[in-house]
Amino acid sequence: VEASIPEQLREAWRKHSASEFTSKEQFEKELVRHIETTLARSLYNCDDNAAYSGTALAFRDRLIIEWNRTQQRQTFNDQKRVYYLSLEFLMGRALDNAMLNVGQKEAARDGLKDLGFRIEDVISQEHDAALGNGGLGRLAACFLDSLATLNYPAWGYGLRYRYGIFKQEIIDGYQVEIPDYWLDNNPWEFPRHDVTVDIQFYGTVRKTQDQNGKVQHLWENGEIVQAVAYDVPIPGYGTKTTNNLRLWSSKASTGEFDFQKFNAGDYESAVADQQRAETISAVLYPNDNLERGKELRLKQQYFWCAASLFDIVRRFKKTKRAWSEFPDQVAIQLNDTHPTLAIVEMQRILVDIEDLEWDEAWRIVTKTFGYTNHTVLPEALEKWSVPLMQNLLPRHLQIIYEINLFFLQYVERNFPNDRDLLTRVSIIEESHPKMVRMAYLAIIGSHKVNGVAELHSDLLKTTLFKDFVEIYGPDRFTNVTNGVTPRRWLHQANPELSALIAKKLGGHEFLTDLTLLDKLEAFVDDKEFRTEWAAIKSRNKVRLAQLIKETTGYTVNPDALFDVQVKRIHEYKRQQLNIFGVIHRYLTIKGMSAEEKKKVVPRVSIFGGKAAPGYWMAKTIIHLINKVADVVNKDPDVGDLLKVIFIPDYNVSKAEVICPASDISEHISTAGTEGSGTSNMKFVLNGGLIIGTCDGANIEITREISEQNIFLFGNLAEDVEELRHRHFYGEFQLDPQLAKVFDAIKSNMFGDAAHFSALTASIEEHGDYYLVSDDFNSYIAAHAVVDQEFQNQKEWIAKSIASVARMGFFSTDRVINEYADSIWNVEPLAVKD
Ligand code: GL5
Repeated sequence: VEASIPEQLREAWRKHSASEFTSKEQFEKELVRHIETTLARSLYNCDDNAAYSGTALAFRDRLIIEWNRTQQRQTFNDQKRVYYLSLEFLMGRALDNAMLNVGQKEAARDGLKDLGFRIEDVISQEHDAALGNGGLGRLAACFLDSLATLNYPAWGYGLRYRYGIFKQEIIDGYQVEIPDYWLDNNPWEFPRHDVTVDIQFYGTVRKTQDQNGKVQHLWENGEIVQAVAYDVPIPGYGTKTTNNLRLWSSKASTGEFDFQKFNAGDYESAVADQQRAETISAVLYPNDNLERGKELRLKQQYFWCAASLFDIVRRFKKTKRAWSEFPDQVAIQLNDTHPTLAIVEMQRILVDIEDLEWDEAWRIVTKTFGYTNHTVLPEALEKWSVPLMQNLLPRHLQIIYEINLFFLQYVERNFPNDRDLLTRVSIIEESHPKMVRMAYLAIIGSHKVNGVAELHSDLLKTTLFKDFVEIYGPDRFTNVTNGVTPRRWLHQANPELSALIAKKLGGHEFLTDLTLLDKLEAFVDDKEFRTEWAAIKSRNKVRLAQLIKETTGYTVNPDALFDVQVKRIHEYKRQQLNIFGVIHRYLTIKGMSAEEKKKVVPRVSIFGGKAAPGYWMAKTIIHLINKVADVVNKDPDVGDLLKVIFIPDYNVSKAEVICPASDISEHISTAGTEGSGTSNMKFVLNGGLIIGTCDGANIEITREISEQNIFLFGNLAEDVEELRHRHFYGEFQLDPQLAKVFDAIKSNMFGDAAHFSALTASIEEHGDYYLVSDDFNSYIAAHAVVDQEFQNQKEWIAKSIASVARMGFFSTDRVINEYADSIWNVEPLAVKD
């Protein structure tokens, strides 16, 4: 390509090619230029918000220069790329991350100061990009950071929602949802009006034959919606690689259809079409670990899969390679079953459009795709009704039936006369209406299926996907334990701790090789180091206390033990267990003499998290937490010994303040229910200890940091089924301490008990599915140990340091390298200076 452009031309381009600022002076020049020209502001009317926009634009210029070079490098190099398909990318803020990743934060800090601004105030102007619900979306964001940092040629593909996850307000103790319109003033996206794809829905399939008598399927008469690409640059840390996150936005197609209506004077209906088309990418579904089967959601999924695949195929076709080479050039990872239609769409492209034979096409498809499962919760497993799919995607349904037919024939050959097996593994569930089981389709269409923590992957193999292990053998199934990016979750969120570690280890190399943290273990007994370590934790707690004051009005004592549970509100995550524990503590303190109270370790119980708007029980839990806070926080009998806080609108930028400030955090899901959890890793990485069940990645965290450094409690996954069975047959006795808590609630101590009766009844009367009562006693006991150990600060800090030292395994750099080696077979593309 390069050779085809005359040298003279190339020279002219090179001469004027954009360059990056590398000093404070140059940064200031760029900043002022953007403020004065791009934003049309001046010295006299530049507030923090304009300073933010100017700074963001200056950094955006830098990113885009490297972004362009990275894309060119990857195109010229023409090696295998990885495509990460995710309906959620929970990115949070971009500016601080960009500053740190390109290594110019100090230049920006000094430059902003010269011009009259505090960098912290500027950074906090940014609106979170909250295109995700929780762990699954944040994992995708951490993956992008690691992919770029490790120089992998990688793209993320997602949807450009106009509304991200809702903003949460707490009014009278209740969650209220406010739409999150985040796109005004977003400098981080580049609209690509030249990159569009027409996406078809509905219509009919006509069967014909070509000249050679080959059967063809023509999908006709549908409705067309246009996908427009918006690109978001993703800078790696300490590298020039800047990858691309491509988000699709929907709009009405500018085809004939519109013109017909326009010509017929049907303006209103043309506008209505426009709005209907835009609805597809309008809103992120706010359910975490729950699928509702809404048609618009299926439309979103197909829209995004079809646009992304068209783009990937277009890029591949430019290389003029044979189709058989597709899997050598392209790896596509499915983040959960949400993008499973991509498998069907790929088969459709190859068979219907590119005219490949079915078997050859299917070989290409299965070699290309990998599928990650994130949960075993039955309510989260996607199934789509056959009639719905028939109507929306008639050709795709045919292809699904065909895939199923070949698959079942294969099973029948290998397991003759096992009709039950065929029924169990069929992609089509024989219910009314019939349903398409997306997880099964994803397994059948992929060469690797992975879970996200060891226990989770084992459970997949022994329960949910057991039959498929029989059919395909164990090699198709693997584990890749999750991680977090240490750039955002240590360096950015906890700059003081990062600096202290760097001072001890002689540099920041641990940020790109987290296993280097193990060298900290040598300093566990270093008194001065321990003192500095503790002081940083204290300052981080003061910072959190300020956030609490600003968001709730409550004043908390930063010397108290900070006990944090922040994550989506869900019965399986058991915030109810936590708040019942808090009530138990409250009642205990109320019953104490003045002498006894002197021995109590003061505690602040901090909660945060959103409930899905339709998830009534989760909303009841939020309500209870807030009502308990109302009572406890103003009870003079208790004073500073106990405070209860619900931080509203928990999001990524608040997590960056919260994670560095915990003494302990809670990861207390019923054993066997949490896929992995990732905030557990963030808290330990920031020197907080954790209390948890033997669930998800808690188990591997324990293995790494040792049992001495974690407070484990509760029943094991292997015992859960038996306990539920017993409850079902009436063998249930409410834990006596929990009974006292329920009595207090029922006495209207926290307001009208009727508000909470569903919650207590789910335990007392309806089988206690999440084993709250079964685990209550050991939970309370574990907290007693926490209190006791917290009093020995020397030991506590030693545990904190030792734990951080052993967290090297939980970097997404390790995770991405595992995917690259064992699933994608892609290599990094080294960057020469
Ligand atoms: C989740 C699981 O529930 C988490 O345990 C897991 O850590 C995460 C990332 O693998 O995926 N699945 C899911 O739908 N959300 C999750 O957090 O939102």
